[in-house]
Amino acid sequence: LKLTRSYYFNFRDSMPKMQIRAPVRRQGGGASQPCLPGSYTAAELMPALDRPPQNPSAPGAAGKAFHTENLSPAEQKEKDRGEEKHCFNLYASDRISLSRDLGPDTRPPECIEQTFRRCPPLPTTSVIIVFHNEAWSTLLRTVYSVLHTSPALLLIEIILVDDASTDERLRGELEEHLKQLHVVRVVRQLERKGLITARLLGASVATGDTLTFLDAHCECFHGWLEPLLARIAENYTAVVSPDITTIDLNTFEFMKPSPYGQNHNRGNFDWGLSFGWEILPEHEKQRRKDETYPIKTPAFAGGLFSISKDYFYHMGSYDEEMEIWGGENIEMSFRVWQCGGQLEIIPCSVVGHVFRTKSPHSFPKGTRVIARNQVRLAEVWMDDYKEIFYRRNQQARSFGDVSKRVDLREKLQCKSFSWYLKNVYPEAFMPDLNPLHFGAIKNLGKDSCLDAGENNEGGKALIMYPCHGMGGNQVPSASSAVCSYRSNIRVVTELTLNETSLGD
Ligand SMILES: [Mn+2]
Repeated sequence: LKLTRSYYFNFRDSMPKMQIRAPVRRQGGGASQPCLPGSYTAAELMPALDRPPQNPSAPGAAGKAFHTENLSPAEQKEKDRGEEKHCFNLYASDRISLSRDLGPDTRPPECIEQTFRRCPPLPTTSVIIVFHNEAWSTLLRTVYSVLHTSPALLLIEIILVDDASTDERLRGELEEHLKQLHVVRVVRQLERKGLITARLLGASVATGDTLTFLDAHCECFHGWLEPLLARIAENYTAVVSPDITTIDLNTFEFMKPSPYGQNHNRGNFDWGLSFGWEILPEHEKQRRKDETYPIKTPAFAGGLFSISKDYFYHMGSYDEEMEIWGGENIEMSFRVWQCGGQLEIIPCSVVGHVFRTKSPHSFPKGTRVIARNQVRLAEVWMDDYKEIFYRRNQQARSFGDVSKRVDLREKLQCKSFSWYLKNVYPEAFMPDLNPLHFGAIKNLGKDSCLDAGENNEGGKALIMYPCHGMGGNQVPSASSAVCSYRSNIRVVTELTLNETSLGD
Protein backbone atom coordinates (compact mmCIF):
# COMPACT_ATOMS: atom_id res chain seq x y z
CA LEU A 1 0.00 0.00 0.00
CA LYS A 2 2.75 2.43 1.00
CA LEU A 3 4.51 1.44 -2.20
CA THR A 4 1.57 2.38 -4.38
CA ARG A 5 1.33 5.76 -2.71
CA SER A 6 4.99 6.64 -2.92
CA TYR A 7 5.01 5.51 -6.52
CA TYR A 8 2.16 7.87 -7.15
CA PHE A 9 3.84 10.83 -5.48
CA ASN A 10 7.15 10.18 -7.22
CA PHE A 11 5.38 10.03 -10.50
CA ARG A 12 3.55 13.25 -9.84
CA ASP A 13 6.58 15.10 -8.48
CA SER A 14 8.60 14.21 -11.53
CA MET A 15 6.27 16.20 -13.74
CA PRO A 16 6.72 19.94 -14.31
CA LYS A 17 4.56 21.92 -11.91
CA MET A 18 2.67 24.04 -14.43
CA GLN A 19 2.07 21.30 -16.95
CA ILE A 20 -1.08 21.60 -18.93
CA ARG A 21 -2.58 18.33 -19.93
CA ALA A 22 -4.82 17.81 -22.88
CA PRO A 23 -8.43 18.03 -21.76
CA VAL A 24 -10.01 14.62 -21.63
CA ARG A 25 -13.72 14.53 -21.96
CA ARG A 26 -14.94 11.55 -20.04
CA GLN A 27 -18.46 10.88 -20.97
CA GLY A 28 -20.58 7.79 -21.36
CA GLY A 29 -19.02 4.35 -21.52
CA GLY A 30 -15.44 5.51 -22.05
CA ALA A 31 -14.99 2.64 -24.50
CA SER A 32 -12.03 4.30 -26.20
CA GLN A 33 -10.05 4.48 -22.97
CA PRO A 34 -8.42 1.44 -21.51
CA CYS A 35 -9.47 1.11 -17.90
CA LEU A 36 -9.67 -1.77 -15.51
CA PRO A 37 -12.96 -3.48 -14.80
CA GLY A 38 -14.51 -3.56 -11.35
CA SER A 39 -14.53 -0.87 -8.69
CA TYR A 40 -11.84 1.15 -6.99
CA THR A 41 -10.46 -0.52 -3.88
CA ALA A 42 -10.08 1.31 -0.57
CA ALA A 43 -6.31 1.22 -1.08
CA GLU A 44 -6.64 3.01 -4.41
CA LEU A 45 -8.69 5.72 -2.77
CA MET A 46 -6.25 6.42 0.08
CA PRO A 47 -6.24 10.09 1.11
CA ALA A 48 -3.58 12.52 -0.04
CA LEU A 49 -2.39 12.96 3.55
CA ASP A 50 -2.81 10.67 6.55
CA ARG A 51 -4.46 12.24 9.57
CA PRO A 52 -2.05 12.34 12.50
CA PRO A 53 -3.07 10.40 15.65
CA GLN A 54 -5.90 12.18 17.45
CA ASN A 55 -6.26 13.04 21.10
CA PRO A 56 -9.93 12.27 21.86
CA SER A 57 -10.04 14.85 24.65
CA ALA A 58 -8.59 17.70 22.61
CA PRO A 59 -10.88 20.71 21.92
CA GLY A 60 -13.38 19.95 19.18
CA ALA A 61 -12.14 16.36 18.75
CA ALA A 62 -14.40 14.12 16.64
CA GLY A 63 -16.28 17.19 15.45
CA LYS A 64 -17.70 17.80 18.93
CA ALA A 65 -18.57 21.23 20.30
CA PHE A 66 -15.84 23.18 22.06
CA HIS A 67 -17.38 25.41 24.71
CA THR A 68 -15.55 28.57 25.62
CA GLU A 69 -17.41 30.02 28.56
CA ASN A 70 -15.99 31.08 31.94
CA LEU A 71 -12.86 32.55 30.43
CA SER A 72 -10.33 34.71 32.25
CA PRO A 73 -10.52 38.44 31.42
CA ALA A 74 -7.51 38.13 29.11
CA GLU A 75 -9.00 35.13 27.30
CA GLN A 76 -12.37 36.83 27.02
CA LYS A 77 -10.65 39.82 25.48
CA GLU A 78 -9.02 37.59 22.88
CA LYS A 79 -12.35 35.93 22.17
CA ASP A 80 -14.12 39.27 21.72
CA ARG A 81 -11.44 40.53 19.36
CA GLY A 82 -11.65 37.42 17.18
CA GLU A 83 -15.41 37.55 17.09
CA GLU A 84 -15.41 41.18 16.05
CA LYS A 85 -12.99 40.58 13.21
CA HIS A 86 -14.35 37.32 11.80
CA CYS A 87 -17.94 37.08 13.06
CA PHE A 88 -17.31 33.58 14.44
CA ASN A 89 -15.59 32.20 17.52
CA LEU A 90 -11.98 32.47 16.41
CA TYR A 91 -10.82 31.79 19.97
CA ALA A 92 -12.36 28.31 19.71
CA SER A 93 -11.16 27.71 16.15
CA ASP A 94 -7.58 28.61 17.10
CA ARG A 95 -7.60 25.92 19.79
CA ILE A 96 -9.03 23.12 17.67
CA SER A 97 -6.55 20.92 15.79
CA LEU A 98 -6.09 21.83 12.12
CA SER A 99 -6.29 18.10 11.47
CA ARG A 100 -9.19 17.26 13.77
CA ASP A 101 -11.19 14.21 12.78
CA LEU A 102 -14.98 14.25 12.60
CA GLY A 103 -15.64 10.93 14.34
CA PRO A 104 -17.16 7.84 12.72
CA ASP A 105 -18.83 7.94 9.32
CA THR A 106 -22.51 8.46 10.19
CA ARG A 107 -23.86 8.71 6.65
CA PRO A 108 -26.63 6.33 5.58
CA PRO A 109 -25.32 2.80 4.91
CA GLU A 110 -25.86 3.05 1.15
CA CYS A 111 -23.49 6.04 1.10
CA ILE A 112 -20.83 4.26 3.15
CA GLU A 113 -21.11 1.12 1.04
CA GLN A 114 -21.20 2.93 -2.29
CA THR A 115 -18.48 1.74 -4.66
CA PHE A 116 -17.15 3.54 -7.70
CA ARG A 117 -16.50 1.85 -11.01
CA ARG A 118 -13.05 2.18 -12.54
CA CYS A 119 -14.47 2.52 -16.02
CA PRO A 120 -14.99 5.25 -16.99
CA PRO A 121 -12.43 6.41 -14.43
CA LEU A 122 -13.31 9.02 -11.84
CA PRO A 123 -12.10 12.40 -13.12
CA THR A 124 -9.37 14.21 -11.18
CA THR A 125 -10.07 17.53 -9.50
CA SER A 126 -8.43 20.83 -8.63
CA VAL A 127 -9.86 22.22 -5.40
CA ILE A 128 -10.10 26.02 -5.58
CA ILE A 129 -10.48 28.01 -2.37
CA VAL A 130 -10.89 31.78 -2.54
CA PHE A 131 -10.13 33.79 0.59
CA HIS A 132 -10.00 37.39 1.70
CA ASN A 133 -8.51 38.07 5.14
CA GLU A 134 -9.68 34.63 6.28
CA ALA A 135 -8.63 33.53 9.76
CA TRP A 136 -5.49 31.38 9.67
CA SER A 137 -6.98 28.46 11.56
CA THR A 138 -10.19 28.16 9.53
CA LEU A 139 -8.32 28.51 6.21
CA LEU A 140 -5.70 25.93 7.14
CA ARG A 141 -8.27 23.55 8.64
CA THR A 142 -10.10 23.68 5.31
CA VAL A 143 -6.88 22.78 3.49
CA TYR A 144 -5.95 19.93 5.87
CA SER A 145 -9.49 18.64 5.82
CA VAL A 146 -9.37 18.34 2.02
CA LEU A 147 -5.99 16.59 2.18
CA HIS A 148 -7.15 14.12 4.85
CA THR A 149 -10.36 13.16 3.05
CA SER A 150 -9.60 13.33 -0.69
CA PRO A 151 -8.07 10.36 -2.52
CA ALA A 152 -4.53 11.19 -3.67
CA LEU A 153 -5.44 9.60 -6.97
CA LEU A 154 -8.14 12.21 -7.60
CA LEU A 155 -6.81 15.34 -5.91
CA ILE A 156 -4.45 17.01 -8.39
CA GLU A 157 -3.96 20.16 -6.36
CA ILE A 158 -5.44 22.68 -3.97
CA ILE A 159 -5.31 26.22 -5.31
CA LEU A 160 -5.71 28.98 -2.74
CA VAL A 161 -6.71 32.23 -4.39
CA ASP A 162 -6.02 35.28 -2.29
CA ASP A 163 -8.38 38.12 -3.09
CA ALA A 164 -6.00 40.88 -1.96
CA SER A 165 -5.82 40.04 1.74
CA THR A 166 -4.12 42.63 3.91
CA ASP A 167 -3.40 40.42 6.94
CA GLU A 168 0.36 40.04 7.22
CA ARG A 169 0.27 36.37 8.19
CA LEU A 170 -1.62 35.39 5.04
CA ARG A 171 1.22 36.71 2.91
CA GLY A 172 4.76 35.35 3.50
CA GLU A 173 4.02 32.85 6.26
CA LEU A 174 1.31 31.09 4.29
CA GLU A 175 3.60 29.96 1.47
CA GLU A 176 6.21 28.98 4.03
CA HIS A 177 3.70 26.77 5.88
CA LEU A 178 2.32 25.24 2.69
CA LYS A 179 5.74 24.21 1.34
CA GLN A 180 5.51 20.91 3.22
CA LEU A 181 2.17 20.14 1.55
CA HIS A 182 3.17 19.36 -2.00
CA VAL A 183 -0.15 19.74 -3.71
CA VAL A 184 -1.13 23.15 -2.28
CA ARG A 185 -0.28 26.46 -3.90
CA VAL A 186 -1.29 30.07 -3.62
CA VAL A 187 -2.14 32.49 -6.40
CA ARG A 188 -2.78 36.10 -5.57
CA GLN A 189 -5.07 38.74 -6.90
CA LEU A 190 -3.33 41.97 -5.92
CA GLU A 191 -6.34 44.23 -6.17
CA ARG A 192 -9.58 43.26 -4.46
CA LYS A 193 -11.87 42.21 -7.27
CA GLY A 194 -14.11 39.75 -5.54
CA LEU A 195 -15.13 36.16 -5.67
CA ILE A 196 -15.97 35.84 -9.35
CA THR A 197 -12.69 37.15 -10.71
CA ALA A 198 -10.76 35.22 -8.07
CA ARG A 199 -12.45 31.97 -9.04
CA LEU A 200 -11.72 32.61 -12.69
CA LEU A 201 -8.07 33.17 -11.80
CA GLY A 202 -8.00 29.88 -9.86
CA ALA A 203 -9.68 28.02 -12.71
CA SER A 204 -7.23 29.44 -15.25
CA VAL A 205 -4.27 27.76 -13.55
CA ALA A 206 -6.07 24.52 -12.60
CA THR A 207 -4.94 21.28 -14.23
CA GLY A 208 -7.53 18.79 -12.98
CA ASP A 209 -10.32 17.33 -15.14
CA THR A 210 -12.83 18.99 -12.84
CA LEU A 211 -12.94 22.08 -10.65
CA THR A 212 -14.14 21.86 -7.07
CA PHE A 213 -14.89 25.20 -5.42
CA LEU A 214 -14.92 25.44 -1.64
CA ASP A 215 -15.22 28.29 0.84
CA ALA A 216 -12.30 29.09 3.12
CA HIS A 217 -14.03 27.89 6.31
CA CYS A 218 -15.13 24.36 5.51
CA GLU A 219 -14.46 20.83 6.71
CA CYS A 220 -15.06 17.79 4.53
CA PHE A 221 -16.72 14.66 5.86
CA HIS A 222 -15.75 11.04 5.07
CA GLY A 223 -15.98 10.18 1.38
CA TRP A 224 -17.21 13.61 0.26
CA LEU A 225 -15.28 13.81 -3.02
CA GLU A 226 -15.91 10.49 -4.79
CA PRO A 227 -19.72 10.83 -5.15
CA LEU A 228 -19.35 14.31 -6.66
CA LEU A 229 -16.79 13.14 -9.21
CA ALA A 230 -18.69 9.92 -9.93
CA ARG A 231 -21.75 11.92 -10.90
CA ILE A 232 -19.68 14.04 -13.31
CA ALA A 233 -18.13 10.84 -14.76
CA GLU A 234 -21.66 9.61 -15.34
CA ASN A 235 -22.93 12.91 -16.76
CA TYR A 236 -20.52 15.52 -18.02
CA THR A 237 -23.16 18.25 -17.79
CA ALA A 238 -23.94 17.71 -14.10
CA VAL A 239 -22.97 20.60 -11.83
CA VAL A 240 -22.95 19.06 -8.38
CA SER A 241 -22.99 20.42 -4.84
CA PRO A 242 -22.35 18.50 -1.65
CA ASP A 243 -24.94 18.42 1.08
CA ILE A 244 -23.80 21.44 3.08
CA THR A 245 -23.97 20.98 6.82
CA THR A 246 -23.39 23.52 9.59
CA ILE A 247 -20.21 24.03 11.54
CA ASP A 248 -21.49 25.99 14.53
CA LEU A 249 -20.03 29.50 14.52
CA ASN A 250 -19.74 29.55 18.32
CA THR A 251 -18.58 26.05 19.23
CA PHE A 252 -17.30 24.68 15.89
CA GLU A 253 -19.46 21.62 16.39
CA PHE A 254 -19.77 19.75 13.09
CA MET A 255 -23.40 18.73 12.52
CA LYS A 256 -22.95 15.17 11.39
CA PRO A 257 -25.24 13.49 8.89
CA SER A 258 -27.85 11.05 10.15
CA PRO A 259 -27.62 7.35 9.19
CA TYR A 260 -31.36 7.42 8.57
CA GLY A 261 -31.14 10.11 5.91
CA GLN A 262 -32.11 13.70 6.32
CA ASN A 263 -35.02 15.85 5.41
CA HIS A 264 -33.21 17.38 2.50
CA ASN A 265 -33.55 20.88 1.22
CA ARG A 266 -33.07 22.14 -2.27
CA GLY A 267 -32.17 25.62 -3.47
CA ASN A 268 -34.61 28.12 -4.86
CA PHE A 269 -34.88 31.85 -5.53
CA ASP A 270 -37.48 34.52 -4.92
CA TRP A 271 -38.47 37.29 -7.30
CA GLY A 272 -36.01 39.59 -5.59
CA LEU A 273 -33.46 37.08 -6.96
CA SER A 274 -32.26 36.08 -3.51
CA PHE A 275 -31.27 32.51 -2.94
CA GLY A 276 -33.18 30.40 -0.41
CA TRP A 277 -33.80 26.83 0.74
CA GLU A 278 -37.00 24.83 0.61
CA ILE A 279 -38.02 21.26 1.43
CA LEU A 280 -38.22 18.80 -1.44
CA PRO A 281 -41.53 18.50 -3.24
CA GLU A 282 -43.21 15.11 -3.01
CA HIS A 283 -42.44 14.10 -6.62
CA GLU A 284 -38.72 14.62 -6.02
CA LYS A 285 -38.84 12.49 -2.86
CA GLN A 286 -40.64 9.75 -4.81
CA ARG A 287 -38.09 9.77 -7.60
CA ARG A 288 -35.17 9.06 -5.23
CA LYS A 289 -34.95 5.40 -4.28
CA ASP A 290 -32.18 5.92 -1.72
CA GLU A 291 -29.64 8.47 -0.55
CA THR A 292 -27.22 7.80 -3.41
CA TYR A 293 -29.65 9.50 -5.82
CA PRO A 294 -28.88 13.10 -6.68
CA ILE A 295 -31.41 15.78 -5.78
CA LYS A 296 -32.35 18.07 -8.64
CA THR A 297 -32.28 21.65 -7.48
CA PRO A 298 -33.68 24.74 -9.26
CA ALA A 299 -30.91 26.95 -7.83
CA PHE A 300 -27.74 26.48 -5.83
CA ALA A 301 -25.91 28.35 -3.11
CA GLY A 302 -22.90 28.43 -5.38
CA GLY A 303 -20.15 28.39 -2.78
CA LEU A 304 -19.35 24.68 -2.82
CA PHE A 305 -19.58 22.67 -6.02
CA SER A 306 -17.79 20.55 -8.60
CA ILE A 307 -17.98 20.92 -12.36
CA SER A 308 -16.11 19.48 -15.32
CA LYS A 309 -13.47 22.04 -16.29
CA ASP A 310 -14.30 21.78 -19.99
CA TYR A 311 -17.97 22.17 -19.25
CA PHE A 312 -17.28 25.18 -16.99
CA TYR A 313 -15.70 27.02 -19.91
CA HIS A 314 -18.08 25.67 -22.54
CA MET A 315 -20.93 27.10 -20.46
CA GLY A 316 -19.40 30.54 -20.19
CA SER A 317 -17.74 30.19 -16.73
CA TYR A 318 -18.94 33.39 -15.04
CA ASP A 319 -20.13 36.78 -16.17
CA GLU A 320 -16.80 38.58 -15.83
CA GLU A 321 -18.48 41.91 -15.46
CA MET A 322 -20.26 40.90 -12.32
CA GLU A 323 -18.49 42.49 -9.41
CA ILE A 324 -17.35 41.33 -5.99
CA TRP A 325 -20.10 38.94 -4.91
CA GLY A 326 -23.81 38.26 -5.17
CA GLY A 327 -26.14 37.05 -7.90
CA GLU A 328 -23.52 34.90 -9.60
CA ASN A 329 -25.02 31.73 -8.13
CA ILE A 330 -28.51 32.51 -9.44
CA GLU A 331 -27.03 33.46 -12.81
CA MET A 332 -25.23 30.13 -13.01
CA SER A 333 -28.34 28.25 -11.87
CA PHE A 334 -30.49 29.67 -14.66
CA ARG A 335 -27.71 29.28 -17.20
CA VAL A 336 -26.96 25.63 -16.38
CA TRP A 337 -30.59 24.58 -16.57
CA GLN A 338 -31.57 26.70 -19.58
CA CYS A 339 -28.52 25.61 -21.56
CA GLY A 340 -28.93 21.86 -21.13
CA GLY A 341 -27.11 21.02 -17.91
CA GLN A 342 -28.32 19.83 -14.53
CA LEU A 343 -27.87 21.30 -11.11
CA GLU A 344 -27.81 18.70 -8.37
CA ILE A 345 -27.12 18.14 -4.70
CA ILE A 346 -25.38 14.86 -3.89
CA PRO A 347 -26.47 13.84 -0.36
CA CYS A 348 -23.71 11.24 0.12
CA SER A 349 -21.20 14.07 -0.21
CA VAL A 350 -21.18 16.05 3.04
CA VAL A 351 -19.19 19.22 3.62
CA GLY A 352 -19.46 21.46 6.68
CA HIS A 353 -19.42 25.24 6.41
CA VAL A 354 -19.30 27.96 9.07
CA PHE A 355 -22.47 29.92 8.35
CA ARG A 356 -22.17 33.42 9.71
CA THR A 357 -25.04 35.70 10.52
CA LYS A 358 -23.29 38.77 9.15
CA SER A 359 -20.40 39.44 6.81
CA PRO A 360 -17.09 40.49 8.33
CA HIS A 361 -16.02 42.15 5.09
CA SER A 362 -16.70 45.55 3.72
CA PHE A 363 -17.98 45.80 0.17
CA PRO A 364 -15.62 48.15 -1.65
CA LYS A 365 -18.46 49.63 -3.68
CA GLY A 366 -21.32 49.00 -1.28
CA THR A 367 -24.11 46.51 -1.73
CA ARG A 368 -25.15 48.30 -4.91
CA VAL A 369 -22.93 45.85 -6.79
CA ILE A 370 -25.26 43.00 -5.80
CA ALA A 371 -28.23 44.82 -7.32
CA ARG A 372 -26.21 45.51 -10.46
CA ASN A 373 -25.23 41.84 -10.73
CA GLN A 374 -28.87 40.85 -10.34
CA VAL A 375 -29.99 43.25 -13.05
CA ARG A 376 -27.36 41.78 -15.40
CA LEU A 377 -28.64 38.28 -14.87
CA ALA A 378 -32.28 39.32 -15.17
CA GLU A 379 -31.52 41.05 -18.47
CA VAL A 380 -29.75 38.04 -19.96
CA TRP A 381 -31.74 35.06 -18.71
CA MET A 382 -35.23 36.00 -17.61
CA ASP A 383 -36.97 37.28 -20.75
CA ASP A 384 -40.24 39.04 -19.86
CA TYR A 385 -40.14 37.67 -16.35
CA LYS A 386 -37.49 40.26 -15.50
CA GLU A 387 -40.38 42.69 -15.10
CA ILE A 388 -41.51 40.84 -11.99
CA PHE A 389 -38.06 41.39 -10.54
CA TYR A 390 -38.05 45.07 -11.49
CA ARG A 391 -41.48 45.57 -9.98
CA ARG A 392 -40.14 44.42 -6.62
CA ASN A 393 -36.79 46.13 -6.99
CA GLN A 394 -37.29 49.61 -8.24
CA GLN A 395 -33.63 50.45 -8.60
CA ALA A 396 -32.04 52.12 -11.58
CA ARG A 397 -31.56 49.72 -14.44
CA SER A 398 -27.92 50.44 -15.12
CA PHE A 399 -25.98 47.28 -15.70
CA GLY A 400 -23.29 47.89 -18.32
CA ASP A 401 -22.97 45.88 -21.50
CA VAL A 402 -24.50 42.40 -21.53
CA SER A 403 -24.07 41.69 -25.24
CA LYS A 404 -21.39 39.01 -24.68
CA ARG A 405 -23.71 37.11 -22.37
CA VAL A 406 -26.62 37.44 -24.76
CA ASP A 407 -24.35 36.08 -27.52
CA LEU A 408 -23.43 33.18 -25.26
CA ARG A 409 -27.08 32.36 -24.72
CA GLU A 410 -27.57 32.43 -28.48
CA LYS A 411 -24.50 30.31 -29.19
CA LEU A 412 -25.47 27.62 -26.69
CA GLN A 413 -29.05 27.71 -27.96
CA CYS A 414 -30.38 27.95 -24.46
CA LYS A 415 -34.03 27.53 -23.64
CA SER A 416 -36.34 30.28 -22.46
CA PHE A 417 -37.02 31.28 -18.89
CA SER A 418 -40.59 30.07 -19.22
CA TRP A 419 -39.21 26.63 -20.17
CA TYR A 420 -37.14 26.71 -16.99
CA LEU A 421 -40.12 27.65 -14.85
CA LYS A 422 -42.31 24.98 -16.41
CA ASN A 423 -39.82 22.11 -16.38
CA VAL A 424 -37.36 22.79 -13.58
CA TYR A 425 -39.28 24.83 -11.07
CA PRO A 426 -43.02 24.39 -11.64
CA GLU A 427 -43.54 24.96 -7.91
CA ALA A 428 -42.28 28.55 -8.21
CA PHE A 429 -44.72 31.11 -6.98
CA MET A 430 -45.86 32.98 -10.06
CA PRO A 431 -47.06 36.53 -9.72
CA ASP A 432 -49.01 37.81 -12.73
CA LEU A 433 -46.80 38.82 -15.60
CA ASN A 434 -49.26 41.58 -16.52
CA PRO A 435 -51.20 42.47 -13.40
CA LEU A 436 -54.11 44.88 -13.58
CA HIS A 437 -52.57 46.82 -10.73
CA PHE A 438 -49.49 46.51 -8.69
CA GLY A 439 -47.97 48.43 -5.84
CA ALA A 440 -48.23 48.79 -2.12
CA ILE A 441 -51.53 48.47 -0.28
CA LYS A 442 -51.70 51.56 1.85
CA ASN A 443 -53.79 52.59 4.82
CA LEU A 444 -54.16 56.29 3.99
CA GLY A 445 -55.25 57.21 7.50
CA LYS A 446 -52.07 55.93 9.11
CA ASP A 447 -49.62 56.06 6.22
CA SER A 448 -48.78 52.41 6.81
CA CYS A 449 -48.55 49.65 4.25
CA LEU A 450 -49.34 45.98 4.17
CA ASP A 451 -46.01 44.23 4.61
CA ALA A 452 -44.80 40.63 4.65
CA GLY A 453 -42.51 41.49 7.55
CA GLU A 454 -39.01 40.20 8.05
CA ASN A 455 -38.07 36.62 7.29
CA ASN A 456 -41.60 35.67 6.47
CA GLU A 457 -41.42 32.33 4.71
CA GLY A 458 -45.15 32.13 4.50
CA GLY A 459 -45.95 31.03 8.03
CA LYS A 460 -46.51 34.47 9.53
CA ALA A 461 -49.40 36.84 9.24
CA LEU A 462 -48.95 40.04 7.26
CA ILE A 463 -48.29 43.20 9.24
CA MET A 464 -48.84 46.94 8.81
CA TYR A 465 -45.57 48.86 8.56
CA PRO A 466 -44.66 52.46 7.73
CA CYS A 467 -44.62 52.83 3.94
CA HIS A 468 -41.09 53.09 2.53
CA GLY A 469 -41.83 53.25 -1.20
CA MET A 470 -38.98 50.87 -1.99
CA GLY A 471 -41.02 47.91 -3.10
CA GLY A 472 -39.54 44.81 -1.48
CA ASN A 473 -41.90 43.34 1.08
CA GLN A 474 -44.50 45.97 0.34
CA VAL A 475 -45.08 45.24 -3.32
CA PRO A 476 -47.45 42.42 -3.97
CA SER A 477 -48.71 42.16 -7.48
CA ALA A 478 -52.43 42.47 -7.32
CA SER A 479 -55.02 41.60 -9.90
CA SER A 480 -58.62 42.30 -9.04
CA ALA A 481 -59.52 40.52 -5.83
CA VAL A 482 -56.48 38.28 -5.68
CA CYS A 483 -53.43 39.62 -3.97
CA SER A 484 -50.33 37.63 -4.62
CA TYR A 485 -47.94 38.44 -1.89
CA ARG A 486 -44.21 38.04 -1.65
CA SER A 487 -42.78 35.72 -4.24
CA ASN A 488 -41.57 32.93 -2.01
CA ILE A 489 -44.86 32.73 -0.19
CA ARG A 490 -46.93 30.28 -2.05
CA VAL A 491 -50.14 31.01 -0.20
CA VAL A 492 -52.40 33.09 -2.34
CA THR A 493 -54.25 35.44 -0.08
CA GLU A 494 -57.85 36.26 -0.94
CA LEU A 495 -58.38 39.83 0.03
CA THR A 496 -61.72 41.46 0.41
CA LEU A 497 -60.91 44.98 -0.49
CA ASN A 498 -62.90 46.92 2.03
CA GLU A 499 -61.74 49.08 4.86
CA THR A 500 -62.41 46.70 7.71
CA SER A 501 -60.15 43.96 6.38
CA LEU A 502 -57.31 46.38 5.88
CA GLY A 503 -57.15 47.79 9.37
CA ASP A 504 -53.94 47.21 11.28
MN1 LIG B 1 -18.69 31.11 3.58
